[in-house]
Amino acid sequence: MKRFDLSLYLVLDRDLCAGIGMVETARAAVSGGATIVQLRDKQAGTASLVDTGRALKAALTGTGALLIVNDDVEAAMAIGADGLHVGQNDMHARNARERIGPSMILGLSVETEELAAAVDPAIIDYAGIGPVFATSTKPDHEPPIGIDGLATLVKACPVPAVAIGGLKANHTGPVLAAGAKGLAVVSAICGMPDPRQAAAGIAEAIRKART
Ligand code: TZP
Ligand code: MG
Repeated sequence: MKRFDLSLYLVLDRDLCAGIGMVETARAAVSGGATIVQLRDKQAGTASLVDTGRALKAALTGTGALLIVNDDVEAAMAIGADGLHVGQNDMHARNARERIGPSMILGLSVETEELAAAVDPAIIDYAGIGPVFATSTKPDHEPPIGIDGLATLVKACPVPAVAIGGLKANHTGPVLAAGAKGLAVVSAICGMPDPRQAAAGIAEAIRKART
């Protein structure tokens, strides 16, 4: 049985992390309570992703946090990552699963109710549902679904979901009430003056919302 905790899922952004870098941002966020770190760098080639990913893996060793690589199956495997995340326009999920084998975690981005209902739980371990709100972090994002849309898509989706898109600590209650297992964030942590504290604030909001 694969075990993973979607509570506070940090998606890294090279530009937003430019100050201290992606590895130090991830280290700080995990010490503040991030449970998963996704290496997402659409500009980077495989070799560069592997370099960063290996450094991330070393930084996360012993913390309990998992490392997921976005979109590059070759990099994910070379790094020895815990998982791979693909979007609807990336490699097909079935193909990705064949490449990574049965034990690695596989996540899929889902933007509509139809796509949520089409998720195959034999292939996909979790869904990233969104964008909940409009965000400048991903300029080409699909139309925002809002909290009501999130609840609809979570209900339609046969695997655990993490919400993404414009999420900050104050959205924690509504996001969890909509049925998502956690929050995926970029700008709420990356580039913040104190990423550890930023993560801790969201982690604390999650604890409160669950009690
Ligand atoms: N996918 C959908 S929205 C998004 C991604 C990668 C970006 C979310 O960034 P932020 O800064 O948390 O709004
Ligand atoms: Mg988000």
